[in-house]
Amino acid sequence: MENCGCITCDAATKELYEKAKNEGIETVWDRARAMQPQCGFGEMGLCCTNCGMGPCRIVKVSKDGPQAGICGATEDTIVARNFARSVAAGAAAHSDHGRDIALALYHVDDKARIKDEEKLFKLADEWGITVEGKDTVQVAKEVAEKALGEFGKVFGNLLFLKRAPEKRIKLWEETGVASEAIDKEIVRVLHSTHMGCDADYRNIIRQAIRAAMTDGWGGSMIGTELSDILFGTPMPKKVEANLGVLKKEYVNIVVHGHEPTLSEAIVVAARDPELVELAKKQGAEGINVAGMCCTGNEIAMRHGIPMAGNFFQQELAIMTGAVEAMIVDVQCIMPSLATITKCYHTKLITTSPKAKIPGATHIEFDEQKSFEIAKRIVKEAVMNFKNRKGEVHIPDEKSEGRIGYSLEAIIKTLDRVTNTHAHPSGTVKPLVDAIKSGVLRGAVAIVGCNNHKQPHDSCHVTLAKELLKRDILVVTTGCGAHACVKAGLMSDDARKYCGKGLATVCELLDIPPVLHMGSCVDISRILVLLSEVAKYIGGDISDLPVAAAAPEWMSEKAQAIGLYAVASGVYVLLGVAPAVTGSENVATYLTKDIESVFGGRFEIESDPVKAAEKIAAHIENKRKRLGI
Ligand code: SF4
Ligand code: WCC
Ligand code: FE2
Repeated sequence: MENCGCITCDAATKELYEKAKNEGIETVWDRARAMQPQCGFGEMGLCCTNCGMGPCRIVKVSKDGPQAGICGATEDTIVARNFARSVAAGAAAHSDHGRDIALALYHVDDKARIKDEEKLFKLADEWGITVEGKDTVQVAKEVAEKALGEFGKVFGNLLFLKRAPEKRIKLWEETGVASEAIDKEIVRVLHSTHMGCDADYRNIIRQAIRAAMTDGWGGSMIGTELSDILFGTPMPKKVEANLGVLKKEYVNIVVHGHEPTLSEAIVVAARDPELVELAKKQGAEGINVAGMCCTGNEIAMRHGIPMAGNFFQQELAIMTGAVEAMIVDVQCIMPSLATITKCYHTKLITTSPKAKIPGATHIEFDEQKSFEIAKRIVKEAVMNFKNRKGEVHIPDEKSEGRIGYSLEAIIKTLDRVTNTHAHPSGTVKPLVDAIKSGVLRGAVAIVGCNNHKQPHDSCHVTLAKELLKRDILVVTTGCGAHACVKAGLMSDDARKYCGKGLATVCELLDIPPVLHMGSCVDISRILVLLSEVAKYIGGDISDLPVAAAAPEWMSEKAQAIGLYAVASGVYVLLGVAPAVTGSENVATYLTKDIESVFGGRFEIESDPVKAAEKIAAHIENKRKRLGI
């Protein structure tokens, strides 16, 4: 890709970044610049602070410097330990999110609060919970209890591992990565990477994989499934995206973070006639809720709530001067928001006991009093409307797309074709047929964050376009999904970027070429889809002409995702190198040798055009091996 030197390919972001510069307000890009050069030891994963004798760092540039830590830990040990701890932290974040959703389901006392009863009973059946003679609330309680058991049960493997193809389950058992209870695996990483414990980098990575698996096949999957049960399984719908969704005359509330329990309640509260009336009394035309990051994905997928933007747009949203409140819960919330809100009237409201920010107003969310608290929060926003200072500056930029492609929605979409050919409905057959015939070459998941090491959104979008023209279907989640919808890739018009085969598939199925599958925890939907396709062809996930890419990743959660995807047999391309380059052994293991064990591996490539070439080559290779 030609590097134009821009910080972003998103027009709204460019506009507000200029505004920030003119007003002397510091953003993520300014702080990244001030941070240069970044610490080489940290960048390579060669700094250890795991005990009080440290910090220790290994000098790679000359043999005169230390070649081992004070305890004798080698570069392999130190790099592997740091990587494993990041993975464990990522898995912890996603899993704890899953736990909160399970607790929310556990406390449901009214059937009306369960939006997908069919899914609830299906899961009860999958988990061997008898439903005869029990009412919905009782079944929900038992399903929630079973889910909560996944975190701390004393014996047995993760229940959702059984969703994988048989060959994969066997491989996990043989290689010692079939995870047990979620909390146990995460604690084990912390224990085995403690000073003076595991020093064998391969074994450290094996334990990291066990922890990563508790994310994708554990906490994340629990989060997705139970959120669908509670709030409804997403179905296709239209949505508007980018900062242009904020409305000058309205009370604007931006919900940012991750857990749908909070955002769902805010969406309901913002429609409360009493509060809408109050907003009008304050001189506003009404209340406008928009979502950011994964919270944005969750409420957009289920309710069509506009998507305000992704990770690198959170500071900019406040700079519009039009946001009455930014309501946050957990993960990916920049502490800088507290500083920036001081220059505007925006109220930053934290809601989770796990994530308080000095300078913010804290109104603790409690699932059992959700509506009451949500109303209180919305009222804070409404009453703040009159405090707007100076000019409001909302960029015009917004685009429209179709989102809401849960696994159920995809199967339903495919049924349109199956039914016309008198085939059994409810299967992935049409998808497999399209891939087998070569009309579709394969599919790629583009996921993950924004990172100043890459131009904002530009890598997501360029990579997606490069894949579409090669007849490769793209599915996406997280901040990658925001990037794609903003760039118009979820509209029918995006068919113009597709090769002939993909364009025909999109037309036939009436789908956009880039499918929004949800938030980061919803990557679990992709795991189930891959498993279904692999089972259908009687093979394994590693046989499929598919790949994953995180071209702008930054979070520890992304490292956990990458590792469980690799262990599930997927080729994972990272646009930013993780901090493992300090050990040739660890880097080679993760990017090469691990493939012979799990059939998946990491690839590092920062250029999205070259990344697409590498992914396409991988896909063609898999096709050849399948004989298609
Ligand atoms: Fe140094 Fe070893 Fe302690 Fe790490 S564990 S800080 S390498 S002495
Ligand atoms: Ni998921 Fe990455 Fe966005 Fe946060 S919201 S920034 S982890 S992709
Ligand atoms: Fe996320």
